[in-house]
Amino acid sequence: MASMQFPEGFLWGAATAAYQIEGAANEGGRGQSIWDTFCRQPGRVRDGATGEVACDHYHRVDQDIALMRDLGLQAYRFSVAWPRVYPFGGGPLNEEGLAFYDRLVDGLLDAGIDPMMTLYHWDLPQALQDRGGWANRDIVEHFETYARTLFERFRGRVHRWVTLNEPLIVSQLGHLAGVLAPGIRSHEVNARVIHHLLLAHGKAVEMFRELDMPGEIGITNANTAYEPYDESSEHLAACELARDFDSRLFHDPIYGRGYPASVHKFYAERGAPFPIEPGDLPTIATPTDFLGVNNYSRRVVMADRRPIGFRFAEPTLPVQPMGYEEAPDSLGDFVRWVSKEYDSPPIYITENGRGDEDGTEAAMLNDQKRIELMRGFLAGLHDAIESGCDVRGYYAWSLMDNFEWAFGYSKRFGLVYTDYETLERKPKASARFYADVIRDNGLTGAT
Ligand code: BGP
Repeated sequence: MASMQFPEGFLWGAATAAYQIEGAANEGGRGQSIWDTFCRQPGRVRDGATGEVACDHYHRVDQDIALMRDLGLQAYRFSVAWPRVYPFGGGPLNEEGLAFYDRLVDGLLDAGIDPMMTLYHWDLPQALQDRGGWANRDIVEHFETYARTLFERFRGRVHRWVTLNEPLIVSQLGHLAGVLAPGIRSHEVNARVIHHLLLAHGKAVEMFRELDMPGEIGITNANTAYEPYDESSEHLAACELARDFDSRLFHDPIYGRGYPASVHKFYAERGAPFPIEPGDLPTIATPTDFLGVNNYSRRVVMADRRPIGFRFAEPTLPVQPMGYEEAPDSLGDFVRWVSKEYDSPPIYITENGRGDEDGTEAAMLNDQKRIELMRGFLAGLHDAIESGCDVRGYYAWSLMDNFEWAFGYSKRFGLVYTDYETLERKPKASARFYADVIRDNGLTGAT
């Protein structure tokens, strides 16, 4: 393989999320989140795991920043725990919670690492869930208050902001399949959740402009690269339908196209129309500065009469412990598709990586499969950039092994190994590989 240089100024980072790493769930004035509740419900999370301690990042923040510096990271994407800042969702502000993020952001800036702040990565204050959560339109106002607090506090220190992480997963897995918090299964609730997530995003972007905030704001969506089973018209149409229900659902409204007609019809037919009020769609379409792309794999799509009109073909590539295919081309393919579909928005890859099934420490540290897959992902991304896609940075998921939601601690996504007994961090082979990528601004010398 020839050397693959990324554009000058390309930003190399890693990503985490508050509930997955912070721990200190009952400290510093933090309120309860829907994940604390979900973890306490028997059978919800593998092995009854919780994020109560997680990686104990809350107490080890300085050490973790030093670790990032040692890896040569240029950027770090993290999320703020809403219940640390507003323990009851609305109501009194918890200064101690904000002070934790001051320490994190200032530490990153001192280390020359660019902070990217995600406002919402799934840990909704339980007090808001008790009032209907994302299904209740009042949440939008609470989110605005929360966003304003963070904008004003971190103005000029944080330059890259993400409103929401993967609203698709919040809705689909949290409110339809019910396998993530808050564990609801309802089309009616889900339609409301989808709309209020998008509206909260739009209101935050509007506010960012009103406050004349320096820096950039965008949203991070979850994406699968869809491929038709073959080029026949029925499978091609099924593939488009899959894209409607996944990617287009959270991209079309943001890029001013409203909801995909097929999805709109699906919910309306189930007596659960999107609760759109006058002015909502223009708010949702307030222009953003970048698109955050998360991608882990692909799916091959086939036509199917029931119930939506498509289904997924059996995997033909090796299957990862997470259950999806080892598909190195998926990242570049998705970036090409989304760039074409939405007129080449500036993109940051806000997550991409691989999860290992937990095993011996020695096996986890020698993570050759992760390296191999990352190499493939990055080669595909490089091709997409060469073909004109405007990709500005890449944040590997994840900086360190952490609480993988309903999988508990059974899956390890880190570049750095977390010993959950001692909480010691140990860089894996992939961390060294990635440090070289950063140093060389690309892939060099590999065969
Ligand atoms: C994303 C989440 C991350 C992380 C990651 C793991 O959906 O934003 O928080 O958990 O997934 O990968 P997977 O998509 O396999 O769950």
